[in-house]
Amino acid sequence: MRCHGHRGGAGKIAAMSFIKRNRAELEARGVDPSRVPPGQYVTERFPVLHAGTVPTVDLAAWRFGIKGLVGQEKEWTWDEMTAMPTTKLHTDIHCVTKWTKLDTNWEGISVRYLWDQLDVDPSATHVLVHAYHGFTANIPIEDFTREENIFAHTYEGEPLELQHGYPLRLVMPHLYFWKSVKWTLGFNLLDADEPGFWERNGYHMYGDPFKEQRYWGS
Ligand SMILES: Nc1nc2c(c(=O)[nH]1)N[C@H]1C(S)=C(S)[C@@H](COP(=O)(O)O)O[C@H]1N2
Ligand SMILES: [Mo]
Repeated sequence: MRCHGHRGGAGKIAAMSFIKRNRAELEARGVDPSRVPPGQYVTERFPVLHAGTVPTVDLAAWRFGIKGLVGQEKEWTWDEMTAMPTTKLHTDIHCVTKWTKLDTNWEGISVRYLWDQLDVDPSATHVLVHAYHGFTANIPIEDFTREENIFAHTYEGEPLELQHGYPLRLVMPHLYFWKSVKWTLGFNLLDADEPGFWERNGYHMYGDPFKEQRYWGS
């Protein structure tokens, strides 16, 4: 990964920006560079990013709740949640702090599967996904209900690690990863957009990585 080399074309490569060098390395490995959004670099690591502390989770007391503009509010226990059918998701993820991780593998409950059990009021336009410590993220319904999105309990065949959102996190790969709420406890259906935690702190209301919608005003 590090290019301090002076062999072959390495001098030329070293003169490129870090991002360009990262792209050149990907192309050399046969990875389509168009998978990587502008301004992002690819890492093999799995960085951990969140505000505040990792919560203490008690699965016996854990509930996943759906509130707001639904005919009937729902609440599922951990046993009920994990009895639901699961879906796999193979995807690239893009963090607003500029790292991209390719080819991650997740498994969990499809957002669509949950959605189909709800009697959603036609006035609903957005969801606010919430988590331990009052963390939230706002998402338009048509983005939230995309077919690939899951509430994941498994990463690379193993239960989620605590710092990556155990026991359950959203994985919604088409927007920046801050929308993929860790330690999720459910969502509220709203008839208007309302900023979540990072959105109140300067992040873009929508967050499309391919349009570089990182912060306010971008
Ligand atoms: N509950 C919660 N979820 C969160 C965050 C957070 O602060 N709290 N940060 C987000 C951000 S900014 C990113 S990039 C991803 C990071 O996920 P990871 O730590 O598993 O890489 O989690 C997102 N989900
Ligand atoms: Mo992030």
